[in-house]
Amino acid sequence: MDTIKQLKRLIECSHKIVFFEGAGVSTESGIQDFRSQDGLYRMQYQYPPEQILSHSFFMKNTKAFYQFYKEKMNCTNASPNIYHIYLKELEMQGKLGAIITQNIDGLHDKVKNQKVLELHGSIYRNHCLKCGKGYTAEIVFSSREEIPKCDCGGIIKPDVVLYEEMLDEEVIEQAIQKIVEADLLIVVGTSLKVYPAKSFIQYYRGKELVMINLESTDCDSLATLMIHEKIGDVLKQLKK
Ligand code: CNA
Repeated sequence: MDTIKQLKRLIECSHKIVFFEGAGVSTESGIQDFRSQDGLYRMQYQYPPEQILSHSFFMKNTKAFYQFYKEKMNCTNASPNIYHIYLKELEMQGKLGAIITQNIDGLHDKVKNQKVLELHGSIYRNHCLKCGKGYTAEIVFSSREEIPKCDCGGIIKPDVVLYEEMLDEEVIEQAIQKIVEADLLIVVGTSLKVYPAKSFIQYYRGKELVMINLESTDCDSLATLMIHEKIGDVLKQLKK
């Protein structure tokens, strides 16, 4: 049986499917990932992107952080693609356990997916470090200030989890619980290089583990079904 037929059969037989996803599911919406050939990490900046996107860099070099963030991380104009829409269809069929995402682009919200757990936060939430007041992404990205500031004068920080920062405990617990309960885990569009997200896979108790990723990863051997293709192409074939 070919891989697409196998995937179709697995999805048909499952009722609590959990998708564990990374930046690769949004590249077909025009958002660059980190580690692909044309990903953000291959580009030349004054500082490496890993450093810019760290907590200490944000605190010490807020202006340079925002220069990069506004130029490279603004995906407010991006639209959901076939993947985000397909997951909404699965949700409506009652087959979706959860979407556990490392993405910060909010694309699932744009198709009103309800079961999303955002491990790394979202560009759509921002708050003042001094008084806690919330701000929209539009305000942050359109700010003419080099560093977006609150009415109270405090610095606004995006609610995205930067390197050196802790993930939200509650979200972690919910994500692990959903993986424990899943009858099918589909890992898609992630290089699985980032901890602790990567370690979540070990909580899965199901028999079949599907991985869909353009390039191979260090964890390919964990998959019982491995597909090295673009997620958009996989779903087009699946829906035929
Ligand atoms: P990554 O390390 O950049 O890996 C992405 C993976 O996706 C790569 O292995 C690619 O081969 C694969 N890939 C790219 N396009 C496709 C496609 N069309 N179909 C299938 N596979 C594809 O990104 P990870 O998510 O693993 O790393 C975690 C980081 C990236 C998190 O901290 C995110 O916040 C961060 N990030 C998020 C976004 C976003 O929100 N869209 C964008 C860029 C980075």
